[in-house]
Amino acid sequence: MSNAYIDEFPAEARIVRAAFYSSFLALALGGVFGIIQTLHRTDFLRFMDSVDYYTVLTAHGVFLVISFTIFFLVGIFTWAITTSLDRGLEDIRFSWGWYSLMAVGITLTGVAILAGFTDATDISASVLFTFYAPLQAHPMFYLGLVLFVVGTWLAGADWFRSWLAWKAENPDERIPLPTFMVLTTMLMWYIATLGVAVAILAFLLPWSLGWIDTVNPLLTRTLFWFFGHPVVYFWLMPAYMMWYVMLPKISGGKLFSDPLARVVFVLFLVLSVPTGIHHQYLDPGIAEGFKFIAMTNTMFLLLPSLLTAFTVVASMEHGARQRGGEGYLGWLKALPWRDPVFTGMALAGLMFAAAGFSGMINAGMNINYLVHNTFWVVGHFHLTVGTAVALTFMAVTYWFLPQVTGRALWNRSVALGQVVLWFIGMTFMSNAMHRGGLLGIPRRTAEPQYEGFEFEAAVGSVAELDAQIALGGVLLTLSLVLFFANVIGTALNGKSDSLPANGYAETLSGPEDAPLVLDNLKLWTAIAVVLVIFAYTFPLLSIIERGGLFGPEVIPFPLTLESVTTVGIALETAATETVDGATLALVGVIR
Ligand code: HAS
Ligand code: CU
Repeated sequence: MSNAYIDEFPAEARIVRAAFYSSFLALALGGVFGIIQTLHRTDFLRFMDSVDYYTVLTAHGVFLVISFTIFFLVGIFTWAITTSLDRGLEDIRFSWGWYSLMAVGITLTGVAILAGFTDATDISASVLFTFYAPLQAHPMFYLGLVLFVVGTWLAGADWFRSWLAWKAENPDERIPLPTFMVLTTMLMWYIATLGVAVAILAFLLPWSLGWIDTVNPLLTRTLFWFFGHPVVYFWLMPAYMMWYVMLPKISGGKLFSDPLARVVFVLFLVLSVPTGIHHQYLDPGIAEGFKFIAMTNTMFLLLPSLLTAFTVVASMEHGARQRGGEGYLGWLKALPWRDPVFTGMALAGLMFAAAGFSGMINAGMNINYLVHNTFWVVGHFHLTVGTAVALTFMAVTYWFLPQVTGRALWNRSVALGQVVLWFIGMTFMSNAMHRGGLLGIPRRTAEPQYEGFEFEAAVGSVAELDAQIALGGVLLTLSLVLFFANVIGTALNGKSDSLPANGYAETLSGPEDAPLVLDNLKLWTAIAVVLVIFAYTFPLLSIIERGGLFGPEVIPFPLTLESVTTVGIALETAATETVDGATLALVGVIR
């Protein structure tokens, strides 16, 4: 008798499955837009007109970083809560409620974006996934996002409810580690999404509906980044959860330290939000001192990832030694490299080590001047969300699919090839993007050139970088095709009665070694809120004082080919040395 997840929790397995399939649909769409845009930008194959570039870029960004990641993580969080508390969700209709809200929301947002391709309606939302003013979308885009985010809030409420019910029955027990990780992540998410909720509900949506004429772009932008930085940990923390609770076991060993894992998640809760201004180092209108505080907090925020690198690698080493591995580095050979779940996660981790370094460079106020608004940043986030997170999610899918469908995985060798191909493709693509960025190639442009300035002359060979990016993009697309072959092949497989058991890693040092205070969620939430108040009150007040709550007169920005160069400047103002009056007005520092 197998005890796969679907056998223990059939109703919950349906929710997890629905979340996964929604996430894969978004991945497929996002992937298609990805390859169109890579080949366009690198000038290899042009399927679209440059006029549509921002619509493609918005679709690529929103489908991948909002729908793919978040649908997937609500799936694994549901699994983590039910499995670690060993109880079903309290009311499955409520759970279908939040899932439906998320699905309806993202459909509205997606339709608003895709409508931009046709002139049949006047609906469009080519505002990129960083959808701050002066770019303006159709109200449907914002409304969809609101529903989607409210859906995630209710999902969190669902999981908290399970935990409270469990706690009433087990008053003296420590919070199981996976549940602890879900709850801390959600607390962080509640604080973070306040920023985007205010930005949309108070400003962007009324502005788009025509209820108010103007907004203060710097204000909405700051509120966006209040959410826009911590959202990256909303993607990362579920991936980390899998590195902590699954990777050690698959490596053949145990998790090195449960207490250290708790410390990591507490640090993320406390420090993720008061750092958002590190995306605005080049924004005129925010005083240097506030930027310095954000930088300091960001540097502290490296700590949970460095602790993770230590704990997870130590756990892998423990596993490898259990399997007979020896020597300083020789143990690496004893790891289960033929297992796609392991190899995918390990390669995701390796890439994240590199991503951490590019993140540290981004985070330095002075070095940021060199890389901001260049292709470097695009390289950075394809390593982080595009590999550390996406590759982990794809790798664990190979473990989850049999658990939630009751069917054996279609093909393990294809799965192994898929994760390796992703790693190779991303190595080509993001390395070239980082190098291109250092040479000054801008991001967010269909035609990566400034008028009157030829990169070829300055750089030597843009062609070589372009070739690597295009090659990387093609390999990534092939990798996605293999991924979907496995998802579909598995769904079509017959039911299996010999599924691996559900469960996760044991620990070398368990929760009993963790100080009780670590489980005091109220305390950590209170500290997180205080830090946010410290980091944001004065910058926000000064932005409002100088630019007005609803800002100066700003004309909504139409995205046309003619405005392409200006948009680059408008979005990232001071990336150029000359900040002219018009640009300043756009970021709202002129009254
Ligand atoms: Fe970032 C821009 C700073 C992490 C995503 N980031 C972005 C953007 C995105 C993004 C999407 O300070 C662009 C937004 C836009 O469109 O404008 N980022 C950081 C820092 C970190 C960081 C300091 N970013 C992430 C993560 C993301 C993400 C995670 C998504 C999931 N980022 C910035 C800054 C900018 C920025 C500035 C603005 C740039 C600009 O000018 O516009 C840190 O959290 C990184 C810490 C990571 C480490 C690495 C630890 C290593 C580990 C690996 C262990 C190895 C294993 C494998 C397990 C210190 C944990 C072992 C394998 C064996 C075989 C042994
Ligand atoms: Cu950030």
